[in-house]
Amino acid sequence: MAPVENNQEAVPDDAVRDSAEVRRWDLLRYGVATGLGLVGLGAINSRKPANAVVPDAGPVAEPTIPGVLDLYINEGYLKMVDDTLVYHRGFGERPTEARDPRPSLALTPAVFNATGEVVFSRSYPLNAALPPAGVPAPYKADPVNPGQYYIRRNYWASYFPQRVIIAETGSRLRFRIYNRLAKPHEFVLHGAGLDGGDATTGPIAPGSMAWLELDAPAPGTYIYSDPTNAPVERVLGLFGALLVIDPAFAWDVVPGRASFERQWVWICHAIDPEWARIEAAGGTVDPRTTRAVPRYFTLNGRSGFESLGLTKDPVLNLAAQEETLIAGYPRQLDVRKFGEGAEAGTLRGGQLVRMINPGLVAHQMHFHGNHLWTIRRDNVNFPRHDAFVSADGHIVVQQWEDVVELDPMSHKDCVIPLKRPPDAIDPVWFARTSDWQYPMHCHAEPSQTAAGGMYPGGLVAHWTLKGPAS
Ligand SMILES: [Cu+2]
Repeated sequence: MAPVENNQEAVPDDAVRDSAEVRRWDLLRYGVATGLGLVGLGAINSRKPANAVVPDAGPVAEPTIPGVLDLYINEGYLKMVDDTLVYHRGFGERPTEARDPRPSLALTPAVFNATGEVVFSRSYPLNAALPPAGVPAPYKADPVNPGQYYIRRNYWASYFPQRVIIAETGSRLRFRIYNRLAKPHEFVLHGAGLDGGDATTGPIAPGSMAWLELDAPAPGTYIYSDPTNAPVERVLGLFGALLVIDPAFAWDVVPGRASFERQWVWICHAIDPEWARIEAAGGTVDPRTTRAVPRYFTLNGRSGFESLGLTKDPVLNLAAQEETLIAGYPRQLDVRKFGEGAEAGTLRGGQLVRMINPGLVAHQMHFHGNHLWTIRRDNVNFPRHDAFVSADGHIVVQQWEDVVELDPMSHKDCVIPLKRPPDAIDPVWFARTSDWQYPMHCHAEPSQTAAGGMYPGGLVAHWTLKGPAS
């Protein structure tokens, strides 16, 4: 793994201008650290990249600045699970035009680390071992529980889907947001500002750039979105998630509590092609008169057989396995004990699932096999005892959940135990020779479809209890 993206290959400015070899992508990712990094902020605006146009390469990214993450508000068309092209907007990592066959509408995961760098990496912690195909290998057999395993504590990295930004505790978040579209847009980190308020650029005029700087908020999960004409711009694709992680507790849900083997981020979304069509034609959707009718439902940007990693594209399948399809070796545990140590170097924890819903459908995430232990909602720790009902009618207490409710603009942290399912009787459990896979589907049934009917082409996944290790 090379978590720091090749800072050594920084390209001097003149070379950038002259070289047809260096594409805008390289500019954005590599053109930073030593060469361009010497430029002060004040000089940036004079460094117009107009001469750096590479034939057929489209618009060119601004020269990057160390420690600053650039986001480009772009538009383009994305292929849905039924091959329909639907107009989208998004916070991209490079400037692209609407007709680009591969528009940049989402960010490759990026990390603001505590030493002031921006590191593009699909995995975190940056120096941790990568789980093969996303699956942490066991530490060793559990001698007391045949067919089960001890797992490694504080060892495996996790893979993250597109749109995820990670900030280490103590880091300074510095963004430049470029609005490349014809209407005003805004970048808001919900709840990440002072005293739990929003951190926002304010409206960004068409063709303009805005800065946003803030200290990393408390460890937790934060949605970012464009709240303009809510929920329209968000539904069109202007959303993502920020995770704040204390590197000293990188395997704890909350510092000092609830250790996990690895974590998963599940970002749910719903797409309305009619809203997209109106906006693509230059109109503005009025969500009160043109009611939302979502027809595509995604989990980490994929639906149906693509979300399940069952395509003919091995690259796409692997990405789904690494980012979405929860898997692990069985371990004997009581997940409510929050990662008890079985012996030195081992852990009997589960895996953390951060479910995040920037969409507009209330999801009901249903796991077969094992129940999940829900511990937090919207960065509020659930108590272990003394349950109560919140003002919005939700039961607030740590609990086993068969179906995890996930409201729009809400997020929940749950632990999936990866243990022997309670209905697996001995003759079945000890006859195991292969992986056991269990469905995860949403009980808001329309979300299981695509294009108004194709079933199960929507928000689906599965999770795997690995078979006996060889
Ligand atoms: Cu079910």
